[in-house]
Formats: sequence, C-alpha cells, structure tokens
Amino acid sequence: MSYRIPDALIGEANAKSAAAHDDDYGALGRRLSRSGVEIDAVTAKVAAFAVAVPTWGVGTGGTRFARFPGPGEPRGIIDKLEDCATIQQLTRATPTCSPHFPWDKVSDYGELAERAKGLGVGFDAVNSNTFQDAPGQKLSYKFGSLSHSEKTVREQAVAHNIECIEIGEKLGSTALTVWIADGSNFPGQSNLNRVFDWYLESLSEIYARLPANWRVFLEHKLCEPAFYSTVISDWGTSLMAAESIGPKASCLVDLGHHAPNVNIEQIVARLIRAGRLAGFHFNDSKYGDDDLDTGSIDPFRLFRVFNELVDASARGAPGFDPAYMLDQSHNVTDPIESLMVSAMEVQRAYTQALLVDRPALERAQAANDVMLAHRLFKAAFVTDVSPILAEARRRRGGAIDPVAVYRASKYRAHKAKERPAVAGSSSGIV
Ligand code: LRH
Ligand code: MN
Repeated sequence: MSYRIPDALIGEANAKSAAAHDDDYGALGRRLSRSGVEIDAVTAKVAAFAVAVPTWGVGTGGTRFARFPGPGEPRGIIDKLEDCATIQQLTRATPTCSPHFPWDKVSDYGELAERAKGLGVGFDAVNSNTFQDAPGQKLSYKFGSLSHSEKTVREQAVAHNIECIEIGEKLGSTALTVWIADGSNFPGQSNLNRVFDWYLESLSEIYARLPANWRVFLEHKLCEPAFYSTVISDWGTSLMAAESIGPKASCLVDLGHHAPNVNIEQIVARLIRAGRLAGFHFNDSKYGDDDLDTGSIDPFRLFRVFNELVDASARGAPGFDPAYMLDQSHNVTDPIESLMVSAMEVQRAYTQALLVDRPALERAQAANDVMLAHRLFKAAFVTDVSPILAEARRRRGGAIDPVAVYRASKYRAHKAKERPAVAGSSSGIV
C-alpha cells in the first residue's frame, strides 16, 4: 500500500496554529474593512482559485549539464499523480495536473483516468512533444516538426498532436498545448516565411480534429533550443497564427519565454483585448527560460500580470477564460515543496490584485496623479495576504502551513522506500 499523508496530520497541525492564524486573520480583516474590503469575500474568491501542476515538474529537473535526482523520484505517471494529489491535499489550490506525451504514455488511459479520480486529481491541458525524437519514431524532428520542410515529418507531428487530443478526451481534458522548438541556428538555414506557412498548414489539420468544446493553446518562445530564429517566437506571431486558424485557438504565455525586461503584463493586456489569452505557464526567471519557482525572483512582475487579469475579469472582458498552469524545473529543491510554494505564490499575486482599489486608481490615472496612482497600485502589492491564503486552504481542508505538514509527514522518506532509486545520473530537463 503506498503511503498517503493522513488527513488527521493536517487537522492536528492546523489546531496547533489556529490561535495565531485566527489572530492574524482577524487583524488583516479589521485593516481591510477600514478601506471597505470584506476579507471573507476575498477569501472565498481565493479558495476557488486553482492552478494546474505540470506532471513533468514533480520529478527533479535538470539542465543540459546534469540532473541530480533526489530520493523517492516518481518512476512514472502513477507516482507523479500521487505527488500531484499530495500537493492538492495540502494546498487545496491544485485540483488538476497538466500531462505531457509521450512522457506520461500508458497503455490504458481509462484506467489512468480512474486512478487520477481516486486520488482526487483531474487533467488540465495536455501537452504534445515534437521537440524530441521518441523511441521507435520513424522520422526525426532534428530540423523541425509542424514547420519541417518535408511533408512526411509535418504529417508525423500532426498525427502525434491528434493522438494527444484522443488521449486527452479519455482523461477528461479539454485543451491541447502546442509548443514547438522549430527554428534555425544559422541565417539562411530556413526560409522564415515558408516555415510559418507550413506551421499554419499543420496547425489547421490539428485544429480540424479538435472536439467542439476543446481549445488549442499556442505557446510562443523567443529562443532555445534554436538560437538564430524560432518559428513561433513571440506573442505577435502566436496571435497571427491563432487568428488565422480559428476561434478555438489562443495564445499561452509562458513567463520565461520572452527577451529580458519585456513588459509581459502589457502583452497579457493585448491578448485579453484580442480575446485570445489562452492562459499561462507560470515560473520565474532572471536571465533566460530559467524555469525557476514562480514568485521567487520577481513577485512584483507576477502581481502586475494578475492586476491585468483581475482588471479584465472586473470589466467583463469578452472571451476572458484563461487556464492557469505552472511550468517549472526543480533542480535543487524537493519538487513537491517547490510546487506547493509556487501555487501559493500564484494565489498570493491574485489576492493582492484583488485588493487594488480600482475606482480610486482609475480616478488617479484620469487625473494623471502619477504618484497617487502608483502608491494605490503598490499598496495592494505590499499587503501581506498570507492569512487569507492560509484561511482559504483551511476552509478547503488543507493545511495552514503545507510545507510544515509535508515535512512532518516524512512523505519523501516514505516514497524513497517505496520507489527504489533509478541507477546513474543523467542530464536534460526531466
Ligand atoms: C518549453 C516549455 C513547454 C513545455 C516544456 C517542458 O520551454 O515551456 O511548455 O512543453 O517547456
Ligand atoms: Mn511552458
């Protein structure tokens, strides 16, 4: 029988910290009510907020140089689902996971859906993979996939994406995320226009196989693994593709996929305006696509992004229904701890954005009272909303302090016994 954290452990821990938590929650509630904000209304919204966990994130990540697996590494999708369920059990913020194929391939997806249901985890968008050559694959993606110069390779990539849709249907998913590594390393290596035509041709064949209630998320990325040109390199190209493919296509923003210092919240505002914001792959970065823990480097940027999302929701922006997912690589921490903390940091940015006094901000902006506008904006960001996050968890049966309960449970040590270590170190992101 594989170890699960007993819910009683959460109850005991919450009971121990209840008095301090209630005191903090009460104090914040009194402070917020002085500015006309009813704390329980905010907590209710936060409790309903969810972000999906990437199945490829629960194992230790690595770089091209090395990967240093930790104890109790998940051996396959069933172990990954167990770990996703543990993150959900303690945070109550991650009811779904986002699978990746063929990394999560199994022979019976009906059985997988049952196992996931039994663990209390659902499936968000499925991710296709035409950036690696799978064992036994006929044609290589070395020179591209959906935009490859050879029709046979494009057709192989299209077939893989259609297979991902069919798998997703069995798992109860309703979206396909398509990120392709296609690009070039040398000027002249590829025709920058023709590769986009081939990509659109391939994508329209995938689009034609989308079930009525499905969406396709196009994920842009500035560079890596291609370092001269990338076919879907930025939001503009992604929007051109989505608008030419059809209404079920939209643009997914991975926070790490932009040039340094790009104003990502403005890109988000433009995609919302176009009614084509698919959602997010949340992470953080300092240099490139570092896939660091969300909110660990630039929490103010995350807040600025959520300010655009809350503003859009408040004004009822047409077609506004973004999917929230984490996409990180945990090279030096316990992935479960990183994913729990990151899910909470996403909730934190959302909560802070809910506290922006929008009518007052709008008046200050209209009056060009720059300092007042900035201070009103910043005031929400500097509010410590930790008691609201903890209360939202507690009301959903989660832990006031998920990391403390996780450590007290010795879950990782239990898994180290259950999951014999795979010999030898390797490199690569998963
Ligand atoms: C590409 C990416 C994409 C995933 C992969 C694991 O950098 O962000 O979303 O498929 O990471
Ligand atoms: Mn991503």
